[in-house]
Amino acid sequence: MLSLALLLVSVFFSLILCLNYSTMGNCLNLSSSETIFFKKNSKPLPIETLFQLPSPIPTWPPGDGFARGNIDLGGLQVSQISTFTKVWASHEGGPDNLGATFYEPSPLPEGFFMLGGYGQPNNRPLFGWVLAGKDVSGTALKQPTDYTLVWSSQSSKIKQDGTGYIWLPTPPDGYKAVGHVVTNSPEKPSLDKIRCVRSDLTDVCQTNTWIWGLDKQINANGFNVFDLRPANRGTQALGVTAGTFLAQNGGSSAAASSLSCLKNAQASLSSSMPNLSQIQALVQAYSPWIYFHPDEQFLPSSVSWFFKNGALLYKKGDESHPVSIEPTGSNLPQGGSNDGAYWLDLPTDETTKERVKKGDLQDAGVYLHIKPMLGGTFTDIAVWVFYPFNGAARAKVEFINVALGKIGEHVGDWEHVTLRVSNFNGELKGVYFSQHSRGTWVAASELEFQGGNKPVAYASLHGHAAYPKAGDVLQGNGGIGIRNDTDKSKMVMNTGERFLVVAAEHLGSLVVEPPWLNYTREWGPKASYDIDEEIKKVEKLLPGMLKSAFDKFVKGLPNEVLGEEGPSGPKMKDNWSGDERS
Ligand SMILES: *[C@@H]1O[C@H](CO)[C@@H](O)[C@H](O)[C@H]1NC(C)=O
Ligand SMILES: *[C@@H]1O[C@H](CO)[C@@H](O)[C@H](O)[C@H]1NC(C)=O
Ligand SMILES: *[C@@H]1O[C@H](CO)[C@@H](O)[C@H](O)[C@H]1NC(C)=O
Ligand SMILES: *[C@@H]1O[C@H](CO)[C@@H](O)[C@H](O)[C@H]1NC(C)=O
Ligand SMILES: *[C@@H]1O[C@H](CO)[C@@H](O)[C@H](O)[C@H]1NC(C)=O
Ligand SMILES: CC(=O)N[C@H]1CO[C@H](CO)[C@@H](O)[C@@H]1O
Repeated sequence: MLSLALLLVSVFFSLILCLNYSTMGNCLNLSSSETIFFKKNSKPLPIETLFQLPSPIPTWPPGDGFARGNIDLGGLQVSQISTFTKVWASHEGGPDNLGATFYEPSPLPEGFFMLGGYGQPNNRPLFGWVLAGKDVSGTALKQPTDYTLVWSSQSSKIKQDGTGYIWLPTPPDGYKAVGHVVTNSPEKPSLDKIRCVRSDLTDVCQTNTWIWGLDKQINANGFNVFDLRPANRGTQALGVTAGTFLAQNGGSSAAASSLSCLKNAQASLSSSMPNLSQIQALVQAYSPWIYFHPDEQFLPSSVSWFFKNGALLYKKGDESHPVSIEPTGSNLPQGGSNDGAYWLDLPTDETTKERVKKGDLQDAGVYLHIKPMLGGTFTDIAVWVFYPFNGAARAKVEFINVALGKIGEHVGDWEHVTLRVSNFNGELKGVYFSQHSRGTWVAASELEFQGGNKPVAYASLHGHAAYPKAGDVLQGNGGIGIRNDTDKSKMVMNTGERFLVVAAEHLGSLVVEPPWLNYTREWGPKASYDIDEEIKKVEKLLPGMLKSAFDKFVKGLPNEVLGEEGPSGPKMKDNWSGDERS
């Protein structure tokens, strides 16, 4: 309690706000944050740099339709253009209040037409693409009949380069507009500037991330620009992202339907997917490094190591006769729903149990699921990692770190990151970091790379949630949250060294799913501790005024953190056949 009092005092007398007085690592250093702010104004905008992957994209082994430059969506050939001519830029508003820049794709390959312009916030290096289209059926594309002005910057007092005008093409009957035209003069663009797409080659779109607005935050009643993605996404969904943006003036619902996404109307979504030799090459090029925290005690293992080292299968009603599991999981029940009839658990012998909980990094590998995404224009490579044990959660209450007793502990923890690769050229465009029931997409331009084009991922201490950066992340608000600490250590997994493709539905019988993948019940038992008891233990250590806030916070944690439910396998999680949740 003495050190606690010391902490309270230090907060009142120092400008350096510390979460843990003995390590300066958790301090908010006000003088250094001012320095960062000062430097920002003199630096060129991030978007003035063109991002490229650290190493050239390798030459892919021969295959069928993968990395051919163009994809035929069924009478409409599309090409992914990432070279641009700048049209107009704002210098304020939008993400980080740094403005946004708008471009036209240029140059276009012979016979291709613009379907819409590209826009990006200025707060990151230029890294994007839009699709351009070539009519190979004679009726796939048509010129618009007119344009309407959606918005112009003429009357805005924002810092900008010239004046910007954003136009919506008026499509002819039976056609849809896929993107906007941006100009820097008030005259309507020429009708030859852009093409509209035949309706049956389009799909319903929704807004995705915020590109720009007049304010620092999204103002729902103001003017905003978003990028677009198909409303229905998944391994079977046909919608294709065109890479275009939507400009919305005021309210949202009506305008959202003014632009469409594209649709892959071909018989098969797999024609532009990589074959097995190309998948191997993609893994060699982009396999992530996964770093574990220096204090991590619960490392990954292979699934067969877990089984061979004493994991047990329990059956409801027959709890006293658990059985050991074959290395491939061949004696696990297959299919069915997660009905609680079976579960896995650690070996019963205490010494073996403690050893198995720690995993075996040397033996651990990753399990890959290869899936077509966005109408077969991308390959998602989900990289799954198995941990025999997930350690207790740790929370921060105001400036105090607290271990949450047994809360959060569970047996059998499945985590993943997902690589998203363009099927036009095999370039890595982004990585999804799964943080339990949600996660975030990070553009390749924002990733940390190590050894060529291999992205770095950090597994948080005990909870193993995946993050793109080292540091402490706090989930929660009002000063109370779950800590997800990440850092580099000697414990690192080079996932390209030991991987197994466990599922690639588009390759049919070439990839045989291991029996453990088809085990749909839980990989660990339900929590065996009393949450109220654990909360009481922690509250004894907290000052009175924080007790009730802490109680409320813990009770609001998702089931997965509270450990009330056993954890499920990759096929049962969000999202095996769908898009990642973001
Ligand atoms: C705070 O930042 C200043 C300026 O960057 C630096 O000189 C100082 O060492 C920092 N203090 C701590 C405790 O990190
Ligand atoms: C991939 O496709 C190419 C060209 O069709 C073929 O030569 C190669 O054997 C294929 N690789 C695999 C593993 O199927
Ligand atoms: C998974 O198990 C179910 C139920 O036994 C079965 O119908 C299905 O074919 C299995 N899938 C695979 C990939 O083995
Ligand atoms: C503060 O940091 C030190 C050194 O890392 C550590 O030993 C101590 O447990 C930490 N205190 C709290 C309350 O987390
Ligand atoms: C998972 O993907 C499927 C198919 O796209 C979708 O229907 C479902 O809503 C998704 N689930 C979550 C939680 O995002
Ligand atoms: C912001 C974030 O990802 N927070 C995660 C921290 O860890 C808990 C439990 O491990 C997750 O539930 C949160 O999503």
